Amino acid sequence: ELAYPERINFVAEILDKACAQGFADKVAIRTYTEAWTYAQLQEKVNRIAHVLVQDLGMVAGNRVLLRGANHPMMAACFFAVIKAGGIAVLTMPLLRAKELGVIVEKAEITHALCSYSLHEDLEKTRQEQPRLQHVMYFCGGDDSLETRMQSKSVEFAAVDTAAEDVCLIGFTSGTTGKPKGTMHFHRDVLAICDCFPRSTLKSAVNDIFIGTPPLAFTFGLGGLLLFPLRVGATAVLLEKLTPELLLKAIADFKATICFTAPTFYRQMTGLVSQHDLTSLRKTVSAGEALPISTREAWRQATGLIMIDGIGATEMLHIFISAADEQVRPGATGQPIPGYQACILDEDGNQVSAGVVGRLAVKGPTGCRYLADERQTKYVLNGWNLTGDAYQMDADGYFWYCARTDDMIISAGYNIAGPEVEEAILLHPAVAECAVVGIADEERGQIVKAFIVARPDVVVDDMLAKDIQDFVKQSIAPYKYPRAIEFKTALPRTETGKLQRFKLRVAQ
Ligand code: 3SK
Repeated sequence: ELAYPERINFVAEILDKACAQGFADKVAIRTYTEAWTYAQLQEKVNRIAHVLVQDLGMVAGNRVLLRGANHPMMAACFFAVIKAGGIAVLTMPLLRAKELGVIVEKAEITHALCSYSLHEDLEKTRQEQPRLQHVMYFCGGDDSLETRMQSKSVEFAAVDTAAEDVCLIGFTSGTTGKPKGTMHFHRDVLAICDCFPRSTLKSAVNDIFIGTPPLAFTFGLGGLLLFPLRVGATAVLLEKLTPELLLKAIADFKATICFTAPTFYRQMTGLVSQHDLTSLRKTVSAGEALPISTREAWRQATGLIMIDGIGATEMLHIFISAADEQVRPGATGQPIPGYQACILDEDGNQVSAGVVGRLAVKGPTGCRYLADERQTKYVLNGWNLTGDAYQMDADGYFWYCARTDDMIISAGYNIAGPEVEEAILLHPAVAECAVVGIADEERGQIVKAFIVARPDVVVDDMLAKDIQDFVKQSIAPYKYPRAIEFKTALPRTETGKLQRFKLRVAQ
């Protein structure tokens, strides 16, 4: 049972407490060129908080857009905004001016701290959005945040906030095309740090966390920043990682815990033998369903049993998972301690074990959409409805079937797109694939696969036919992809999630 005081500022609870409790001289955040101790991080956070209040006129409750790649200054800005009583709105680095404008308007953002490398789009947004009045750049530019920070005091007392004050607005990544703002309290941030990392990851002070998800994606924010700092461990923050560079960085930093998405693990498996990964203890996969073939290839390449997890921006982090001997390959896992999950039918009634329905979850974090009429559709009697079709087995393990909008109904058969993808991915010529339903006069819908072939593979009708036959041999033949289109890349969000809706609308 998690219990937090009624008044709490999570930055004081995590960062100031770590400094007071003996971690001041320990390295909190590392890159290839920098190593900030907890005390240095705290000092920078305090100075930035003063800039926000004194130079940018920020007051408690103001919403502050944060924009930059995974970098210690992004982390410091995030903590500073919240320590000063503001609400942080982290945005994906690749968002363009128009997309930023939607967020600025929706979240009523008045302030921004932004990496100078991303200034062009922000300046365009600013011209369109007069409410965004106070902007300062870090890591470059004139009159930068770093220059302003120099003259500021290293002391800053955290603003006294309620545990149930909003401190963070996360925007969903847009797999369905319409990002939604989700609001989270100070206590929610503490709860995610005290659930998954303790029960499933079992992270500790000597851990070194590394990975790819952007801090603007709550998977990355938790896994690469909050979880390490909550236990006095070290966070490695790196930009522009490729599978090769991540493997190199794991060896260079002797990382013990890695967070990334299934596609990245899949791409890393073939390269593992060229790197020393002996430091690695735990690898966490989330953001998308983990195909069994990827789990198995990773185990064979590294000897590590992947920790799969399902999370959601609405819930802030992972709520179903399993580790070590609890893992059942193919199942995501069980609700992590603190959370409950069940499967609901179309009318909102719980269904029995083995029946596919909509996944619902309840726990210390939960869905609070920012000014969105969809709130009542997604939260029913305290249960948060995710957009995932799952089934629960008799032992309480949850098995992913599809995103609810990825179920294909063809000639009366219910076909889960990801199951077909998994079968296709086992074909040796296939690097990546996405399966969607497309309209068909005779069958209502048919299964169509978009496939990226491995390099040096000849892409032709023979290969398509070979893949179709291959799939028919491993899953029920009615599920095989009746249409196949080869592509050089698949549309993905910045967090690596497939945007199947883009493939659907292109038909
Ligand atoms: O969206 C997700 O899949 C996710 C996974 C883990 C943690 C957080 C999130 C948002």
